[in-house]
Amino acid sequence: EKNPVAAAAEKVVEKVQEAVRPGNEIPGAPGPEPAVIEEPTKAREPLPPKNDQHGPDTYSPTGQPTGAPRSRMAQDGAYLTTAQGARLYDTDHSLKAGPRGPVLLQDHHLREKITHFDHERIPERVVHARGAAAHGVFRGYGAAAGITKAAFLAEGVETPVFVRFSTVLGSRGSADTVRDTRGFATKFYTEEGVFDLVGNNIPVFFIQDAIKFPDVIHAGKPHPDREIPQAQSAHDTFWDFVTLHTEATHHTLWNMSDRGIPRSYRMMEGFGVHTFRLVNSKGETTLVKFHWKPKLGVHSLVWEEAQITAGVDPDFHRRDLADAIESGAFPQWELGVQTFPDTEDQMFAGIDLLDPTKIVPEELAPVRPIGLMTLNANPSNFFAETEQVAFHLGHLVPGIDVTDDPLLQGRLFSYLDTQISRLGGPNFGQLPINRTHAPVNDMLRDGMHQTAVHRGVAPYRPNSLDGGCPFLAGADTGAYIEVPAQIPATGKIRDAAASFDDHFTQPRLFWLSMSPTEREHIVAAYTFELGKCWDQAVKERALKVLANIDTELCRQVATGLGLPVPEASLPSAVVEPSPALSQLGEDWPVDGRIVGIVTDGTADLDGVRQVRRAVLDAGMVPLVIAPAGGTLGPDSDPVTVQRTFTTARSVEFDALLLAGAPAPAADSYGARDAKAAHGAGATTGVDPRLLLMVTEAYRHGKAIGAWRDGAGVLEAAGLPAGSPGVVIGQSSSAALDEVTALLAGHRVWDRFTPAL
Ligand code: HDE
Repeated sequence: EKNPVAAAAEKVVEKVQEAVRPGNEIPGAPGPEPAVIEEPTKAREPLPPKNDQHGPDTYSPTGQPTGAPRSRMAQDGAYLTTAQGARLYDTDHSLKAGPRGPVLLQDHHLREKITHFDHERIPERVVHARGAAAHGVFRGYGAAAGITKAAFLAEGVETPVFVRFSTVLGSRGSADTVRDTRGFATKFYTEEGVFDLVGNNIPVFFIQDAIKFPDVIHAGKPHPDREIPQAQSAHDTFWDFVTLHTEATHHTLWNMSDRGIPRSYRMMEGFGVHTFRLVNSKGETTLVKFHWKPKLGVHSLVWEEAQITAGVDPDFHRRDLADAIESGAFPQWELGVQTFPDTEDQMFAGIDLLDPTKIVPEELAPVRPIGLMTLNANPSNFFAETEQVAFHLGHLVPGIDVTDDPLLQGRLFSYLDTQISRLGGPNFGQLPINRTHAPVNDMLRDGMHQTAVHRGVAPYRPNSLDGGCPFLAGADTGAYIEVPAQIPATGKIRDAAASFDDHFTQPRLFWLSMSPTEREHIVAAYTFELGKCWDQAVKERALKVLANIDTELCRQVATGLGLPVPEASLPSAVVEPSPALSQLGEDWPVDGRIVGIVTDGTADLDGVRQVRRAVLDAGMVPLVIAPAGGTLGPDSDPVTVQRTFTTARSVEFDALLLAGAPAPAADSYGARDAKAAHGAGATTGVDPRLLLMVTEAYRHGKAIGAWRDGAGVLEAAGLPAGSPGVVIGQSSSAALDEVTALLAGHRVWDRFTPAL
């Protein structure tokens, strides 16, 4: 009998021999680069980076790669190596004293592999941890040329961008469709350096001074004892804070409106929130607020839909963005500015431009478009790009400057500070996604994760050893020069301007600008959130806050909570509503909308084929839904089933088309449970899962079309022809035409019967 140690050793020897046997190389694999060893006294360049250490691929506006081709393969070398480049013969077994013996400390490969893995995660962002991002291009219209010298805003200039959308409160793994503000952060890689516009989808903020940020976030995050609830504002600490600190009232109202539950990142507005100062080549200044206007319009989910989606598809927004870009439906936004004269008091129409809890209604200061952004490429590695990207309001280019908004000023400190801990040191600017596209010649040296091998001996100024280099730029050579704005002559003070004390005029303006349906959604949101609070005093205080916004809003929420209606403590402000704030009442492009086509394979398959094609031609996405997977129809001309009754849920679709009335398949998985749970539905002869899909889509205001047998489903679901937004066409194309027209309005608003 063989000694087991000797047998194991023999196996190792065999493996090594196998690996190194001549002719066992992977054909065409590149050999190692011959290393050039230079005199140690000479300054030496490091070896070129590994292929996957190059910067992220860049894309032209049409999505064509402009740099190296993007590899779909994780590996590009012939042999697996250690991080030090030593080739490996086995990565499946640790080095042991015999096949059943203890693992040896000597196994460097094991330790390197596990140690690296142990440190793969970095701290998530303290806020905005959950996000999704995309690459794109920004094209200046030149319309801002008179007010800013920023080169990337000049006519026709194209600038690569990287945009990260996010929720604020939830952890990295939380659901996308929660009720929350969304981040909308854009990095412009301009020729004059990086410009970051770090905005949100809501134009106001909870607080007026950065010193309150830890307070509002501690209140919004899960309770520290049990760490629940995740990614929610529907809990006591949030409502405790925002009702005591009433400058949060305006932002809270926006969160309770449909803006808190966007349909898609592609259908959100973005706002710079603060007022910025632009400066032109003559040194003249203009105050501006930045706006991103989505080409697809601003659209939201309905609350029940958002809640179901959080369970059915927690990655809903992330998937939606990536799928749209992958399919060539590139989302677009126009960048616009509201402009205001740079007066001494920095007020406009009685609104304090330095107060980030205030908007300037578009009716008073129209948003002028100054450029177009198109997102045309998905990141190739989530960690390297979406996770490691680091934005900062202080990343400015000549022509754009900040103002004294105290929230903005505090942010200028916070972002750099947080990134040092999140990205492990001060050199995160060298990470590929953060690298500027402008030449860098700084004197920053060393630090954690330094990847540059700086040469020379004089990283200081003045010097004579480098011939006095580098030189300083001036206004005529593109230096970034701060606008010499006046600082009011007062003493040091911990206080705010008196104009910051008005916390209710603008919430009332927002409320009165909403359509009746939007108001009802707001009432429902407050009733839900406060209904989830436990502390009676918090609920009562919240009602007092609402009373100061609007009596009717307060009355309706109080009724829902079963609490008495308090009196307002302040006189109601007289305000002029701003129709631009409402999301309803217009028609928008339907690009990228998802249309579910329900069929069982027996009903008018030709109609299904035609309508699928027509949906595609209209720039939308058709998904065929049938009782089971596979294909329908003859093998010569099959229709592929993309969703089954078990995998589909109504929330995935913007509209439904019904081609057939599939009967319950009693023996299929899911049908039995559904039948048991929907006893009534089961008697109609239509699969109960389909009935659920149709009634849910109806409840969520979605267009539903049917033709031929499909009409039977509507009848079984109790939705006769003539119900709002329910159409029965003579043919599949007739049904689609009507559904498309309804989709342009986003939802069938007539189904919501507001009491307000
Ligand atoms: Fe942020 N915010 N913030 N914020 N913020 C961060 O920076 C902070 C504020 C916004 O996709 C953090 O790198 C303070 C307003 C976005 O990577 C942190 C204050 C607006 C993102 C931070 C604010 C924003 C952040 C966390 C009050 C809209 C995500 C991780 C003074 C105009 C960016 C990080 C991304 C991220 C601090 C208020 C937008 C901690 C102190 C107002 C979109 O630095």
